[in-house]
Amino acid sequence: MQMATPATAPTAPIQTGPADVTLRIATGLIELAPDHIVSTTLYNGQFPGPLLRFKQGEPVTVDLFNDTDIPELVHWHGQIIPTDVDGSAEEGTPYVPAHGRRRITLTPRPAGFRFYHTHVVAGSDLNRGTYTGQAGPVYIEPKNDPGAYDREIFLTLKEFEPTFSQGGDMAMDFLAGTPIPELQQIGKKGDLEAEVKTKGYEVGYDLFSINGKMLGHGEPLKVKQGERVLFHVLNASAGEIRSLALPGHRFHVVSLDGNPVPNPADVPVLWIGTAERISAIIEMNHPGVWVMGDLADDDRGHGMGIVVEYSGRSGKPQWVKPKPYRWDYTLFGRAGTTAAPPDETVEMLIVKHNAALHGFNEWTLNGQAFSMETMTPKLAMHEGKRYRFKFRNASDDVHPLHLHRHSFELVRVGGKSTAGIIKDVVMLGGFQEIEFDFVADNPGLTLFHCHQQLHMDFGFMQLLEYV
Ligand SMILES: [Cu+2]
Repeated sequence: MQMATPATAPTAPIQTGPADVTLRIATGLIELAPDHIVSTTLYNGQFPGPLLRFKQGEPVTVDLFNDTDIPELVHWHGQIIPTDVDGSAEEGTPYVPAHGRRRITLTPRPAGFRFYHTHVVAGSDLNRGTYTGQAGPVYIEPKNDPGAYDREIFLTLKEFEPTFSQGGDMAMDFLAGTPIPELQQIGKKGDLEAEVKTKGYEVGYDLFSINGKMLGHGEPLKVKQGERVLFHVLNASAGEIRSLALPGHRFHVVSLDGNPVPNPADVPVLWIGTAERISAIIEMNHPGVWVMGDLADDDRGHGMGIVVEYSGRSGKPQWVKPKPYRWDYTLFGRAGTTAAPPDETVEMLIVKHNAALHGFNEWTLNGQAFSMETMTPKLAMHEGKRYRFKFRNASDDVHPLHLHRHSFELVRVGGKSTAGIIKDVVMLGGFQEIEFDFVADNPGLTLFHCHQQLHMDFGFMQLLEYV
């Protein structure tokens, strides 16, 4: 490898003998429902990929086999690990060759709910990248588990059968905060000055699933009255924002992206951006047979839900539409405090250029789209410094912003200050601003991007470089 890889996290020597975990990337079939069998790329022939349970700080060896015709990358989302195993070509991680294998060793950290997924470019090919079934949950066991629940259930939310369409606006009124007129003006000005007046392609889906089954086709979740169930919910979508409600019940949110929140709080609905994770306890105190599902009738009608069945109850699963609920991250933050001051603030203006790239929208950060050819722009960072990123969204889209190999702390969301919420993906609302801080404490190239596959593939990326 030409890439010098500065490894700060303890890297164990590559072991010989059998690996702790084997992931085999191959095309396979998944039965979402008896009449909806989908062919896609999977890990170990299943969707979601196997739940991997690691122990914080204990090295694991993973064999990655690639039985497909294209080089692949397995990204360990949310982990603070070196570039040679992170799973990002932009950072220099070697590919798992087509019909080849690669053995890696990583030391899982931090504790909590993470996941793994492919990190290749899909571009206009809906059979690649996160449009496929390459995603699975990871749970890194903490040293001490508070365990105030009776059992835990992992839910992976995922759409299948993607198609391109033109137009089709995403719901965006679910996030707290109000659009900023100045950003709306910048967006409008860009639209007026653009040569292309049509809107770019968007991706829609035919089939929706939880844990690889359409609503009504998997085993119901069987619960008992009085039980406290900890749900670990992963949005493994390629770009959709998901919601989830269970009629008559509330979610007690304890962790966001696997990190305990300073202020666990009850909410009637979860809103989960692409690649976000939410861990929430539901106290089962409303007996019946219910649909736990997405608020969007069409998506739920095409499978985005799962049946929750109390013991001794039977009948048709009931859905009750919840009242509109605005998702506000700051609810879970430390009230009355502000984050530590940064050493440096970096401002980034996000602009959409409608249909500018062969019909696809192009995305720029401070006027530049990321180039995979030149791997630029690169942003210089100094180890040990605390950086504040201020993003200004001059588009109407919600962007799930993701930082590799580091966690960040939310500082300001929807016009409100907060502290203590540690994440690796956060939704930025249309024409809104967001600020988060992170400490440059894991040297090596670090990728920042929007987790919408369609956005990251068409410019919405940036590399951070330790200098
Ligand atoms: Cu985006």
